[in-house]
Amino acid sequence: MKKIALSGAGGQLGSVLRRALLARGCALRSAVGLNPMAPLVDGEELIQGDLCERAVVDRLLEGVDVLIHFAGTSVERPLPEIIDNNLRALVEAYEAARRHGVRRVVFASSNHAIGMYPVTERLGLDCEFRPDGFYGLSKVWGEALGRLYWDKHGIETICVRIGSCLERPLEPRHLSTWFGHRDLLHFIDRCIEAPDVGFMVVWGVSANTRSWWDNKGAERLGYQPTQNAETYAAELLAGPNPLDALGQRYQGGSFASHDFTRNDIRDDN
Ligand code: 15L
Repeated sequence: MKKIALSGAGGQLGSVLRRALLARGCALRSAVGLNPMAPLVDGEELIQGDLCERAVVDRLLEGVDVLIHFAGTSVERPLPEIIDNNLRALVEAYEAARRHGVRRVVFASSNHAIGMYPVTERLGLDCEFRPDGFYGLSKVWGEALGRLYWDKHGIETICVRIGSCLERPLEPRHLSTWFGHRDLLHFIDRCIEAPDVGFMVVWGVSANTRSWWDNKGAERLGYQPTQNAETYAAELLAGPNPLDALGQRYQGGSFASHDFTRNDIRDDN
Protein backbone atom coordinates (compact mmCIF):
# COMPACT_ATOMS: atom_id res chain seq x y z
CA MET A 1 0.00 0.00 0.00
CA LYS A 2 1.29 3.48 -0.85
CA LYS A 3 2.22 5.70 2.06
CA ILE A 4 0.54 9.12 1.73
CA ALA A 5 1.43 12.38 3.47
CA LEU A 6 -1.15 15.15 3.63
CA SER A 7 -0.13 18.70 4.53
CA GLY A 8 -2.71 21.29 5.50
CA ALA A 9 -4.79 18.55 7.08
CA GLY A 10 -6.38 21.04 9.48
CA GLY A 11 -7.54 23.32 6.66
CA GLN A 12 -10.88 23.53 4.89
CA LEU A 13 -10.06 21.04 2.13
CA GLY A 14 -7.36 19.18 4.02
CA SER A 15 -9.86 18.15 6.67
CA VAL A 16 -12.21 16.78 3.99
CA LEU A 17 -9.33 14.77 2.51
CA ARG A 18 -8.03 13.61 5.88
CA ARG A 19 -11.40 12.22 6.91
CA ALA A 20 -12.02 10.52 3.55
CA LEU A 21 -8.54 9.00 3.22
CA LEU A 22 -8.65 7.64 6.77
CA ALA A 23 -12.14 6.21 6.16
CA ARG A 24 -10.70 4.30 3.19
CA GLY A 25 -7.97 2.80 5.36
CA CYS A 26 -5.23 4.70 3.53
CA ALA A 27 -1.74 4.66 5.12
CA LEU A 28 -1.85 8.35 5.96
CA ARG A 29 0.41 10.75 7.83
CA SER A 30 -1.03 14.24 8.26
CA ALA A 31 0.61 17.58 8.97
CA VAL A 32 -1.84 19.68 10.94
CA GLY A 33 0.01 22.99 11.38
CA LEU A 34 0.89 24.64 14.66
CA ASN A 35 -2.22 23.88 16.70
CA PRO A 36 -2.53 20.45 18.29
CA MET A 37 -5.28 18.22 16.88
CA ALA A 38 -6.76 15.02 18.21
CA PRO A 39 -6.42 11.83 16.14
CA LEU A 40 -9.57 10.83 14.26
CA VAL A 41 -8.74 7.14 14.49
CA ASP A 42 -6.59 5.16 16.91
CA GLY A 43 -2.92 5.48 16.14
CA GLU A 44 -3.37 8.18 13.47
CA GLU A 45 0.01 9.69 12.55
CA LEU A 46 -0.16 13.44 13.11
CA ILE A 47 2.74 15.85 12.63
CA GLN A 48 2.58 19.24 14.25
CA GLY A 49 4.81 22.16 13.39
CA ASP A 50 5.95 24.68 10.84
CA LEU A 51 6.67 23.25 7.39
CA CYS A 52 9.43 25.83 6.96
CA GLU A 53 11.43 23.76 9.49
CA ARG A 54 13.52 20.98 8.02
CA ALA A 55 12.92 18.64 10.97
CA VAL A 56 9.14 18.95 10.52
CA VAL A 57 9.07 18.19 6.78
CA ASP A 58 11.56 15.36 7.35
CA ARG A 59 9.21 13.77 9.87
CA LEU A 60 6.30 14.25 7.49
CA LEU A 61 7.95 12.72 4.43
CA GLU A 62 10.10 9.87 5.70
CA GLY A 63 8.99 6.67 3.94
CA VAL A 64 6.29 8.47 1.92
CA ASP A 65 5.35 7.72 -1.71
CA VAL A 66 2.96 10.62 -2.42
CA LEU A 67 2.71 14.05 -0.78
CA ILE A 68 -0.65 15.79 -1.08
CA HIS A 69 0.34 19.37 -0.39
CA PHE A 70 -2.70 21.36 0.65
CA ALA A 71 -0.95 23.52 3.24
CA GLY A 72 -0.47 27.25 2.83
CA THR A 73 -2.28 30.56 2.77
CA SER A 74 -5.44 30.14 0.72
CA VAL A 75 -6.59 33.74 0.29
CA GLU A 76 -5.06 37.14 -0.48
CA ARG A 77 -2.81 38.15 2.43
CA PRO A 78 0.17 40.45 2.99
CA LEU A 79 3.19 39.35 0.98
CA PRO A 80 5.45 38.25 3.90
CA GLU A 81 2.84 35.70 5.03
CA ILE A 82 2.44 34.38 1.50
CA ILE A 83 6.21 34.13 1.07
CA ASP A 84 6.56 32.08 4.26
CA ASN A 85 3.59 29.78 3.81
CA ASN A 86 3.41 29.37 0.04
CA LEU A 87 6.95 29.86 -1.19
CA ARG A 88 9.39 28.93 1.58
CA ALA A 89 7.35 26.05 2.98
CA LEU A 90 6.88 24.61 -0.52
CA VAL A 91 10.62 24.63 -1.19
CA GLU A 92 11.20 22.90 2.15
CA ALA A 93 8.60 20.28 1.23
CA TYR A 94 10.20 19.59 -2.18
CA GLU A 95 13.68 19.48 -0.68
CA ALA A 96 12.50 16.96 1.93
CA ALA A 97 10.78 15.04 -0.90
CA ARG A 98 14.20 14.81 -2.57
CA ARG A 99 15.90 13.65 0.61
CA HIS A 100 13.30 10.97 1.24
CA GLY A 101 12.73 9.73 -2.31
CA VAL A 102 9.07 10.83 -2.45
CA ARG A 103 7.90 9.90 -5.93
CA ARG A 104 5.00 12.31 -6.44
CA VAL A 105 3.61 15.61 -5.16
CA VAL A 106 0.02 16.78 -5.61
CA PHE A 107 0.18 20.56 -5.41
CA ALA A 108 -2.94 22.57 -4.55
CA SER A 109 -2.70 25.34 -7.11
CA SER A 110 -5.61 27.70 -7.72
CA ASN A 111 -7.72 29.37 -10.36
CA HIS A 112 -6.30 32.63 -8.99
CA ALA A 113 -3.16 31.91 -11.03
CA ILE A 114 -5.32 32.88 -14.03
CA GLY A 115 -7.95 35.04 -12.29
CA MET A 116 -7.48 38.13 -14.47
CA TYR A 117 -8.96 36.44 -17.55
CA PRO A 118 -12.41 37.79 -18.33
CA VAL A 119 -15.28 35.38 -17.80
CA THR A 120 -15.97 35.47 -21.55
CA GLU A 121 -12.76 33.50 -22.28
CA ARG A 122 -12.49 29.69 -22.31
CA LEU A 123 -9.13 28.37 -21.17
CA GLY A 124 -7.19 25.24 -21.99
CA LEU A 125 -4.32 23.86 -19.96
CA ASP A 126 -1.79 25.78 -22.03
CA CYS A 127 -3.15 29.27 -21.28
CA GLU A 128 -0.78 31.95 -20.05
CA PHE A 129 -0.81 32.84 -16.38
CA ARG A 130 -2.77 35.93 -15.39
CA PRO A 131 -2.64 35.98 -11.57
CA ASP A 132 -5.12 38.19 -9.74
CA GLY A 133 -2.99 39.02 -6.67
CA PHE A 134 -0.03 37.90 -4.58
CA TYR A 135 -1.86 34.71 -3.61
CA GLY A 136 -2.43 33.81 -7.28
CA LEU A 137 1.17 34.75 -8.00
CA SER A 138 2.34 32.29 -5.32
CA LYS A 139 0.49 29.54 -7.19
CA VAL A 140 2.24 30.48 -10.45
CA TRP A 141 5.51 30.14 -8.56
CA GLY A 142 4.43 26.82 -7.02
CA GLU A 143 3.54 25.36 -10.39
CA ALA A 144 6.92 26.41 -11.77
CA LEU A 145 8.61 24.87 -8.73
CA GLY A 146 6.88 21.56 -9.47
CA ARG A 147 8.14 21.78 -13.05
CA LEU A 148 11.69 22.39 -11.82
CA TYR A 149 11.68 19.39 -9.48
CA TRP A 150 10.37 17.11 -12.23
CA ASP A 151 12.83 18.33 -14.86
CA LYS A 152 15.83 18.35 -12.55
CA HIS A 153 15.11 15.75 -9.88
CA GLY A 154 12.48 13.43 -11.37
CA ILE A 155 9.82 14.12 -8.71
CA GLU A 156 6.42 13.93 -10.37
CA THR A 157 3.94 16.74 -9.74
CA ILE A 158 0.25 17.17 -10.44
CA CYS A 159 -0.78 20.81 -10.04
CA VAL A 160 -4.48 20.96 -9.40
CA ARG A 161 -5.82 24.42 -10.27
CA ILE A 162 -8.69 24.35 -7.84
CA GLY A 163 -11.83 26.32 -8.67
CA SER A 164 -14.33 26.69 -5.81
CA CYS A 165 -14.15 23.48 -3.81
CA LEU A 166 -17.27 23.38 -1.70
CA GLU A 167 -19.89 20.90 -0.61
CA ARG A 168 -22.29 22.73 -2.92
CA PRO A 169 -22.11 25.88 -5.09
CA LEU A 170 -23.23 29.04 -3.28
CA GLU A 171 -23.28 31.88 -5.82
CA PRO A 172 -23.61 32.41 -9.61
CA ARG A 173 -19.80 32.37 -10.20
CA HIS A 174 -19.70 28.82 -8.85
CA LEU A 175 -21.81 27.65 -11.81
CA SER A 176 -18.48 27.84 -13.66
CA THR A 177 -15.93 27.23 -10.90
CA TRP A 178 -17.49 24.60 -8.62
CA PHE A 179 -15.37 21.56 -7.67
CA GLY A 180 -17.66 19.22 -5.72
CA HIS A 181 -16.29 17.20 -2.83
CA ARG A 182 -17.13 13.88 -4.49
CA ASP A 183 -15.16 14.96 -7.55
CA LEU A 184 -12.29 16.18 -5.34
CA LEU A 185 -12.01 12.77 -3.68
CA HIS A 186 -12.10 10.98 -7.04
CA PHE A 187 -9.47 13.44 -8.32
CA ILE A 188 -7.16 12.71 -5.38
CA ASP A 189 -7.64 8.95 -5.86
CA ARG A 190 -6.49 9.35 -9.46
CA CYS A 191 -3.52 11.46 -8.31
CA ILE A 192 -2.46 8.61 -6.03
CA GLU A 193 -3.12 5.76 -8.46
CA ALA A 194 -2.44 7.02 -12.02
CA PRO A 195 0.86 5.65 -13.36
CA ASP A 196 3.63 7.83 -14.76
CA VAL A 197 2.13 11.30 -14.74
CA GLY A 198 5.40 13.22 -14.95
CA PHE A 199 4.55 16.90 -14.55
CA MET A 200 1.02 17.97 -15.27
CA VAL A 201 -1.43 20.77 -14.63
CA VAL A 202 -5.12 19.92 -14.32
CA TRP A 203 -8.16 22.07 -13.66
CA GLY A 204 -9.77 21.11 -10.37
CA VAL A 205 -13.33 21.59 -11.48
CA SER A 206 -16.49 19.52 -11.75
CA ALA A 207 -18.31 18.74 -15.01
CA ASN A 208 -20.04 22.12 -14.94
CA THR A 209 -22.10 23.03 -17.99
CA ARG A 210 -20.80 26.62 -17.68
CA SER A 211 -17.16 25.76 -16.93
CA TRP A 212 -14.52 28.18 -18.24
CA TRP A 213 -11.80 25.50 -18.16
CA ASP A 214 -11.07 22.56 -20.43
CA ASN A 215 -9.02 19.58 -19.21
CA LYS A 216 -8.16 18.36 -22.71
CA GLY A 217 -4.60 17.06 -22.57
CA ALA A 218 -4.86 15.72 -19.00
CA GLU A 219 -6.60 12.46 -19.94
CA ARG A 220 -3.74 10.33 -18.65
CA LEU A 221 -4.76 11.20 -15.11
CA GLY A 222 -8.11 9.48 -15.65
CA TYR A 223 -10.10 12.20 -13.86
CA GLN A 224 -13.76 11.92 -14.82
CA PRO A 225 -15.92 14.35 -12.87
CA THR A 226 -19.60 13.57 -12.36
CA GLN A 227 -20.88 16.58 -10.43
CA ASN A 228 -22.35 19.60 -12.24
CA ALA A 229 -23.21 22.94 -10.64
CA GLU A 230 -26.00 23.35 -13.18
CA THR A 231 -28.18 21.30 -10.84
CA TYR A 232 -28.28 24.42 -8.65
CA ALA A 233 -28.57 27.00 -11.45
CA ALA A 234 -32.19 28.09 -11.02
CA GLU A 235 -31.74 28.58 -7.29
CA LEU A 236 -28.42 30.44 -7.58
CA LEU A 237 -29.52 32.74 -10.39
CA ALA A 238 -32.67 33.68 -8.50
CA GLY A 239 -30.60 34.77 -5.48
CA PRO A 240 -28.29 37.77 -4.98
CA ASN A 241 -24.86 37.93 -6.61
CA PRO A 242 -22.30 38.87 -3.92
CA LEU A 243 -19.76 40.05 -6.52
CA ASP A 244 -19.46 43.66 -7.65
CA ALA A 245 -19.35 44.42 -11.39
CA LEU A 246 -15.56 43.98 -11.60
CA GLY A 247 -15.76 40.70 -9.72
CA GLN A 248 -18.35 39.53 -12.21
CA ARG A 249 -16.10 40.53 -15.09
CA TYR A 250 -13.06 38.41 -14.16
CA GLN A 251 -12.69 34.68 -13.54
CA GLY A 252 -11.02 35.30 -10.17
CA GLY A 253 -14.16 37.07 -8.89
CA SER A 254 -13.58 39.12 -5.73
CA PHE A 255 -9.83 38.37 -5.79
CA ALA A 256 -9.64 40.19 -9.13
CA SER A 257 -11.61 43.24 -8.02
CA HIS A 258 -9.68 43.54 -4.73
CA ASP A 259 -7.28 46.53 -4.88
CA PHE A 260 -8.06 47.08 -8.58
CA THR A 261 -6.77 50.51 -9.63
CA ARG A 262 -6.90 50.62 -13.43
CA ASN A 263 -8.98 53.61 -14.31
CA ASP A 264 -9.57 52.71 -17.95
CA ILE A 265 -11.84 49.85 -16.81
CA ARG A 266 -14.62 50.78 -14.43
CA ASP A 267 -16.80 48.53 -12.39
CA ASP A 268 -20.02 50.09 -13.62
CA ASN A 269 -19.63 49.36 -17.33
C1 15L B 1 -9.21 29.77 -3.83
O1 15L B 1 -8.07 29.57 -4.27
C2 15L B 1 -9.42 30.01 -2.38
O2 15L B 1 -8.52 29.27 -1.57
C3 15L B 1 -10.84 29.74 -1.95
O3 15L B 1 -11.03 30.33 -0.69
C4 15L B 1 -11.85 30.30 -2.96
O4 15L B 1 -11.80 31.69 -2.98
C5 15L B 1 -11.57 29.78 -4.34
O5 15L B 1 -10.23 29.97 -4.71
C6 15L B 1 -12.46 30.42 -5.42
O6 15L B 1 -11.93 31.02 -6.35
O7 15L B 1 -13.68 30.31 -5.29
